[in-house]
Amino acid sequence: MALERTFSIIKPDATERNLTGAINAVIEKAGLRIVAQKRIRMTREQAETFYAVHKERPFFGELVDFMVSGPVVVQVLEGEGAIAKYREVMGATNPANAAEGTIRKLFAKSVGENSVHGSDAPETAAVEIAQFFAGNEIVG
Ligand code: RTP
Ligand code: MG
Repeated sequence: MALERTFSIIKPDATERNLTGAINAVIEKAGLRIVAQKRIRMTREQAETFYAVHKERPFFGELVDFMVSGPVVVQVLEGEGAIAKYREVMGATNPANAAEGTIRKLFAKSVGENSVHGSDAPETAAVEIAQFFAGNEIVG
């Protein structure tokens, strides 16, 4: 399996509860390396662009409001099969369906306030990383 990079967000419900370190510990224990990281306040425009794929969905407005409601930590994670591996480590979108030991099972509050984002494919990972990081901010 190839060395891959994926894009991660620690969402406002998690930063609000001071869970950045606890989530990073789960990420690192799973063998993923945090090769870029910064804490930002997302603008509404950034959040709308980031989740544009969901713009026709009924929860879109609520999702954008949530993503700009507090600080987030954006990250690039690197590892063997990092994209699929991080989706596994995150757990199901709805924490009620998430497996034991996953980030969402451990920390998520609800299907909306679910603590983390992770890219779902190589194409989206590349686009998402480029939205938030310059090449020289990623140190593998
Ligand atoms: P993400 O994109 O954030 O990594 O999450 P995901 O792939 O597991 O889920 P996705 O279907 O892409 O949904 C994106 C985010 O929208 C919010 N959501 N709310 N209220 C709802 O029914 C609902 N459904 C989705 C969640 O924050 C989800 O992570
Ligand atoms: Mg998604």
